Parts: sequence; structure tokens; C-alpha cells
Amino acid sequence: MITVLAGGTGSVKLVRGLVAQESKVNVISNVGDNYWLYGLYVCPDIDTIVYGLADLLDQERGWGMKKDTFNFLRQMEVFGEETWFRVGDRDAATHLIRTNMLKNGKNLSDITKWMCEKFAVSANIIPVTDNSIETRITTDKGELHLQEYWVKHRGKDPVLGIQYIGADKARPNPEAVNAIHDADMVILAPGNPLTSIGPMLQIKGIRKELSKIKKKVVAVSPLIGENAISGPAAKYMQAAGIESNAYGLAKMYSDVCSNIILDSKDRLLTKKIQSLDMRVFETKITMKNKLAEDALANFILKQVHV
Ligand code: FO1
Ligand code: CA
Ligand code: CA
Repeated sequence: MITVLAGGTGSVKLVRGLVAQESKVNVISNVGDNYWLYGLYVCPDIDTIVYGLADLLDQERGWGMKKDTFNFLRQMEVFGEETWFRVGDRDAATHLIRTNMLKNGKNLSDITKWMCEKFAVSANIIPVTDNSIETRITTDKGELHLQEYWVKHRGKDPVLGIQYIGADKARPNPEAVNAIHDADMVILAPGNPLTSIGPMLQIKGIRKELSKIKKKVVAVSPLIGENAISGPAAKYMQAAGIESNAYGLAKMYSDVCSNIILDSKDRLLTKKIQSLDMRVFETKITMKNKLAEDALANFILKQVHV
């Protein structure tokens, strides 16, 4: 049994590769990106994994449903609402039914299980907590929700800091703690280390459980050289005072993780990372198609012995 800690867009390809090859996969999902929009509760990372595994994800964008339409959004515009967050019509149904279930007293874990059933997803997707965590980005113009910073303002302002509101008090999902405890291997997916994996590591119970089994924890780098394969990881790492390369990532994860997979192009960093008492594995980490997803997942499952 393997357990993956995952964000959305940066993580889904690896998760898909793993699910294709391993019968029992738990996915612990970040909730720091979750956002209230028009009274609807949007969970981008959970939905990206669910849609990705159900083969409904828009592959080009890396979020939302493929072939979705935007009539609902257009009507919200007519009503004078802001429409920078592009919720599609079918996607809106997901948020609406989730919000209704929350209002009827269900928790996010149960709702996510129900979603998985509806979308015929066999992996076990576990929100890291049922409490609220909000990733906030501090810029020179003030503090913004991650979605406001990244989507509304297109991530253009310099980042001064990153905060996880609610992470200190969040109770880890007991199922997530068990999924870490019982796993043969735990994988930190190549999501954004500050905004996808970071919020989950900030929860004490999660961090503690990972540190206990860190010999079994394998991180996959989302960077090649100083740049992220996609998204703003490098910018956030620099803002957090972390070297934006696989070494900085390894150092950031060193309390909770003993193994790191980096791109063969980064092999010059291997010795330096090994000096952190971590094992280093070199392979091709970009996943441009399903073949590459399967190849990386296969490498982890077959070549990395923990
Ligand atoms: N990302 C965007 O860059 N623009 C969007 O309009 C957008 C809409 C959206 C709708 C539903 C959903 O689940 C995700 C969506 N995302 C969008 C991606 C999401 O906000 C990501 O969490 C962030 O890009 C940060 O990783
Ligand atoms: Ca995300
Ligand atoms: Ca076991």
C-alpha cells in the first residue's frame, strides 16, 4: 500500500501513473487552496485529482473539466460579479453539491469519498484535514488568498511571505495519519513545495507521523535547475528563503523525508543532497504524456527500495 501527499496540477500526473500500477493508493490532498466563490466551496486540489483519475480533467489547463462550458460564469458577469476564477458549468455542479452536503452537516472527507464513488475513482482520496487551512500570500500591496494572488493578479507582484492560516490548530484527518503509518512507501508528489505540500507539512500530526517513518518517505522534485517544471514554485521558495533547486527542496523536506528523486540534469546536486543524509535517485522527472507518467511511477515503485 502506498500513500501520496498531493497538490493539484503539479501532482496529478504522477498520481495517475501510480494508480495505473498499484492497486492500493491513498492520496492525501491539500486543502490550503480551497476557496469560497459565490457561496460555493471550491476545492481545486481535490477536484484536480478526482477529475484526473476519472479522465475528466482538462489536460491543457491542468484544472477544471475537459470540454466544459462557461454559461453560468457568463451569467454571473451579467449580474455584475467578478469572473476571474473560471468555474465551468459541470465543475460548478461539483462545488454546488459539495457546499450543500457541507451545509447538511457532512464533513469534507465523507463528501470526497462520495465524489470518488460518483466518478468511479478507486483511489482513496483523503483531505489532509476537515478543518480549514488557507494559504495566504503576502505581497508589497498586502495579503491575498492564494487564488487571488495567483489567478486574479496572475502572480505578478513580488512575494514577501507565505502563511497557512489555521494550520496550527487544524486536526489532521485520522485516516490520513493511518495512511502514512501503514504505508509501505509515502511519496511527496512533485507539487509546489510551499503551496501544495507545505500546508500539509505545517499540520503537527502529519509532520510528526512522517518524521517517524521518514526512511520510507520519497520526495519527487518539481524543479529542474532553478526553475519549476510548471507554476510559481521557484518564486515562492525564494520568498521563503529557500534555495530554488533540488538541494533547497531536500533541505526543506529533510525532517520528514530520507529519499529524493531528481532529474538526471540535476545530478551535480546529488553529492550535496547526500550530505543531508538523504538518498538520491536520478531519472527523467518531466511527464509530458501518459507514457512518461507511467515510467516515473514505475521507476519509483521498482527502483526505489525503502
Ligand atoms: N487556475 C487559474 O489559473 N485560472 C482559473 O480561472 C482557475 C479556475 C479554477 C476552477 C476550478 C478549479 O478547481 C481550479 C481552478 N484553477 C484556476 C486552478 C487552481 O486555482 C489552482 O489551485 C491554482 O492555480 C494554484 O495551484
Ligand atoms: Ca494547487
Ligand atoms: Ca505495510
